Amino acid sequence: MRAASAVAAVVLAGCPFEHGEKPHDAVPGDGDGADGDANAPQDAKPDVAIDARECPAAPPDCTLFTCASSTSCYYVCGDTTLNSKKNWPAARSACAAIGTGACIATIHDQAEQDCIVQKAMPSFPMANWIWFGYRQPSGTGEPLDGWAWECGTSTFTQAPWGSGATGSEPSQTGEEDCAAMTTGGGWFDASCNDPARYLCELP
Ligand SMILES: [Ca+2]
Ligand SMILES: [Ca+2]
Repeated sequence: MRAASAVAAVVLAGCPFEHGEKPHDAVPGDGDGADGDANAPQDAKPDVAIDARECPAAPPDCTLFTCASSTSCYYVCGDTTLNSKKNWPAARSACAAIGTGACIATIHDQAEQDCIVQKAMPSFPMANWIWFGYRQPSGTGEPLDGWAWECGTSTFTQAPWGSGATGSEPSQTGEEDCAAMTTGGGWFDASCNDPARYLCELP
């Protein structure tokens, strides 16, 4: 082991400008910035990462997260102890209330889907599944036709969706026109009136 005094000596030897004195600029106007050269770099401070997105703070019953594959801010909301789970229409409204263009989430690709599963951890049963922005208008063929994204545009879907309590999904067990995500990321259709956790996205 090296002695502490030896380490200190090495540090001092490597620091020629003690006591706060500034280095003398040997060549004025050479652009090294030491005496305010006109052609010195204007931004000598460390840059804040230009790809860092400042996301608005999450509402009290939501948790903010981001995904490496997306520039969006995500908010997974709904908590049993706060009694803040919502049915699908109320979830859509709560997402919009976050403001500045937030909406119930649209999934664009598998990377985003995987991130959501990892960060929001949807699970079954109803207490923990997560509503997102995929729904089936009334009057379309059951159970497969007409599914569309509520916000923005995306061609992403799951085929098959996954397996839920009733087996193959979407199942239209009763009247099921809203899509939720469950354990491992499988999608299933459920009654839009069911209260559940929900996912908002600020593009
Ligand atoms: Ca349906
Ligand atoms: Ca179903």
